[in-house]
Amino acid sequence: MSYPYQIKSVDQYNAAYEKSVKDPEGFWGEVAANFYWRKKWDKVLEWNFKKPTIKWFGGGKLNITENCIDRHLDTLGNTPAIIWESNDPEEHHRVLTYRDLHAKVVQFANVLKNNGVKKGDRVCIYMGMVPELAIAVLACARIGAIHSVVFGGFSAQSIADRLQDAKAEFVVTMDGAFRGNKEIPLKSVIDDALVQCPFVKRVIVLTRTRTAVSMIKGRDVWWEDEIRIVETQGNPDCPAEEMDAEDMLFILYTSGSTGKPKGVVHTCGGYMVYTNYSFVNVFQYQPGDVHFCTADIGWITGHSYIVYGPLSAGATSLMFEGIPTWPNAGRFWDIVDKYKVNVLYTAPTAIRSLMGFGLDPVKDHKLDSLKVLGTVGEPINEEAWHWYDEHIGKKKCPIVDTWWQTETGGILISNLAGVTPAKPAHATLPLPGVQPILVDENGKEVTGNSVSGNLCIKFPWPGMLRTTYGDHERCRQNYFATYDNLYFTGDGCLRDEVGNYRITGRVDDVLNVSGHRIGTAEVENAINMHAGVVESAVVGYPHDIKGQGIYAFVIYQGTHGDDTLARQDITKTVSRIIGAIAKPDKIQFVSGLPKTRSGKIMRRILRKIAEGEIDKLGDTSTLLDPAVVNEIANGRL
Ligand code: 6R9
Repeated sequence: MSYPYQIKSVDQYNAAYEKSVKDPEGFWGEVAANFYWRKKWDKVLEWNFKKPTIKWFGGGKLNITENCIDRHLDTLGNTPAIIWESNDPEEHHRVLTYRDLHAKVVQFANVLKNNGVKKGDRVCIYMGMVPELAIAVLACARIGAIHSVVFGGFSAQSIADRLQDAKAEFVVTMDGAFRGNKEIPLKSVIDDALVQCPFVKRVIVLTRTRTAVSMIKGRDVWWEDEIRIVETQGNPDCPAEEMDAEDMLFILYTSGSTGKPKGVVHTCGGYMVYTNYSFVNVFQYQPGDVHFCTADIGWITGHSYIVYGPLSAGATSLMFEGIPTWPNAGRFWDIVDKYKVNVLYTAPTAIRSLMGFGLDPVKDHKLDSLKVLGTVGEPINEEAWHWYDEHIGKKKCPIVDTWWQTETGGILISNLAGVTPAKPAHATLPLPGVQPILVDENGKEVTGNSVSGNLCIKFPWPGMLRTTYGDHERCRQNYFATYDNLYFTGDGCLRDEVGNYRITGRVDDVLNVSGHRIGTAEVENAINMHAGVVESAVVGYPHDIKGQGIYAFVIYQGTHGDDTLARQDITKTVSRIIGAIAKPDKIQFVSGLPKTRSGKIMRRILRKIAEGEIDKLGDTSTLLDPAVVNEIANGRL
């Protein structure tokens, strides 16, 4: 494959950027011409940010799996598409060539069809990091079913909410997943979720941990049995469904500042073009490179840079089932040496946690295959950046600090590895085709350099979200109503003296805990469900490893003197309602919360207390009961 749209110098970057602004349709039309379309598009772009309506490559027909698999078969048939490293380093790894992947995806696509899945149906996938997860995702795309992958750390209640919102009648899961020294009982969590979801018709269960699970007659079937049925049917093919460029490809739920998580919708054509374009440019992909993205496919990073981006480029994507610290903190480095990984793409939280183990786990490793390092998910602090640069990249590997979101589909702001300059802790410059703008509170553009503001994007790019599933108004409200004619990211941002962007974190009530997005309102709702809780308020505070920790202020009735137990009860409730990732790090019992006269909780004050900046509480005179602030500050944990 060749990538004529790969930018190889600063001059080319500048020229591409200029073209993308002056003639966006020409620019993206040229990129999109490098894919396999059953029918070419009629119009590159139609858009309106007020409604919003965004249509890329309208009238174009394609199937993303023909671009991720079929078109590589002649040239890359024997090239590894997916290399899989098991949780247990002793268990043999697996390699799926593009030909193998084709066979497996086609087979499972036929399984889905045999089980009644049709184009447009929603399929919820709740699995651990095994190749079958990628296969299930691609099999859905093959037949035009809409996948909704739910991260294996979410609770039964979270799954039920997502199944109901998406009205998904099909689930693909496994008996259990291995993660470090733990076994996660996925099927049993699904069983709990399905008590609330009688509309689910079929659950396909892959065997992995071989733990006992309940299988309900007429509803639950084994993955392996279904494959055998397909084999006896003797039909080795499953032609790809022809999709409109704007047909839905998938839904992925993510947290916002209010209410329940929303289902971000991505569509076939634009998402394909954008994930591929950003993959090839940011990581400067070269044929033969082994790309190791350490994210879970349950998050957008895994969707875009384990599955769709690398595979559409014909790359070898490494999938890892386990965690960076098991059986020891050298696991990533073992994997890098074992498979001669060229690109390592991970999160600041992982880097910080590995830093904590010192250099011993790193020192017996060569790490000389590495060419490019990447980071994503949260702002990276300079200390972690330099450690990554020095001890992993040996000062020879450019680090790409990639800023983007579930909603953006792919990387929007990042240096291009070895092409445009890196700057520690700065995402640096927008990719050509991306037009960031900073605005002040009133939506007025902040121009010039050495400034800060709220980060918005003023022009569409192919990978952007199209709607939130089942509730278009919510999409408008959330992203397009804050500032007129702009997509609002929810992030605060600085622009340095030469125009580099540095994303400083969320300006809304969304926390970023270990790179995972969690809404404060969601956590409060979960805490409030606990019987003893009267009211609660949740804020973030700086945490050495997680980036942000969760600090909960709780008014509680009757701890009966045992605060520790009451805290454990609350934590358990949050795990049950959302999942372990949302457990508060600190729970402080208080007798009241700082409220304005109109009854609004003043989070600004709680945030300062949680951050330990008690002398910077600001004006508290508008509070209903200013005395409560002192009490809370004195009781700080
Ligand atoms: C891809 C992903 C999105 C939020 C985003 C921002 C934060 C992501 C970042 C970063 C600073 C980076 N974020 N990358 N902040 N520098 N390189 O993480 O998507 O889970 O939706 O989170 O993550 O706050 O708004 P998602």
